[in-house]
Amino acid sequence: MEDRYPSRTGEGTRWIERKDPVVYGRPEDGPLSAEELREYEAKGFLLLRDVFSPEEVRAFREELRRLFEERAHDPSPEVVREPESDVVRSIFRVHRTSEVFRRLADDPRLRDVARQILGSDVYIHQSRINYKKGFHGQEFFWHSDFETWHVEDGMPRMRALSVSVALEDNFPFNGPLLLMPGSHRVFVACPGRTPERHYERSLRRQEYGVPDEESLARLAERYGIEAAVGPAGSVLFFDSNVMHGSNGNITPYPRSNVFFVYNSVENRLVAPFSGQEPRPAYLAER
Ligand code: 6CS
Ligand code: FE
Repeated sequence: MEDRYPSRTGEGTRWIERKDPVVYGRPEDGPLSAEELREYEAKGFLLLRDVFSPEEVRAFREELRRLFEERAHDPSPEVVREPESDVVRSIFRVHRTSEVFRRLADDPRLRDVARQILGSDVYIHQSRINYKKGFHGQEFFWHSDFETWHVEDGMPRMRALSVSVALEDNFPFNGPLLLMPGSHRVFVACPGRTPERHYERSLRRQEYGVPDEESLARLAERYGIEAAVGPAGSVLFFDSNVMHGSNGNITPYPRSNVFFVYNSVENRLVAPFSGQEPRPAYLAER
């Protein structure tokens, strides 16, 4: 298949204009209003408050804690640790291993929005819980998720989105997600070539698939940076290609959230554009 977004081909940084729509559906398809769709289209993300009640959030948080305790010493690759310690950072594939999160992935408050934005039926490409523990949680450097999913998983087009459900209050100071509004319109081809089995390291600390500092400075200059702050129960929908990252958490307040990536059924994965073996199903369901 033709590679519309070549990256990590050894040719260095290149800016490629987005060749795919951002919003595929219409306001009539609901649940988002025309105004909400416009905001998502312009910024590449949309934050909705009070989507889940305090009781629901409490139940999700309990499930997250339970999973983190249960799997603290689990050697499975689905359990990813902090770059410099054994503290658990992420657990992948929770929509398959937890009944609570399986149901959440199916909740119309998330799935119907994904359907509307992507203009088709959707399926879960990836899920995970992140627990950015107070004092211990480290940063995620700037990246576009699509860059990785395209190169390492063979996702052909930009027709996927992430949903992040906040299970704790996200303050400006406990490492909330930082996004560059509007950056989803440009694809930044990254330098270098992907090492074999890159994902074994990249989920702890990503070194390939990150733009060079000059591009990041230019992007920040052009688009600015916004922090996704809001109380527990808020939901952030964000485009697969928006530039984002987050700082470490030196406060006592954890920042935990659940992520689901919905992909359009019309955007099924093909062979990875790196030419390498596809990543395992816990990172990219086929
Ligand atoms: O490699 C991945 O698929 C992922 N990595 C990051 C840093 N964000 C999104 C996704 O979970
Ligand atoms: Fe990401």
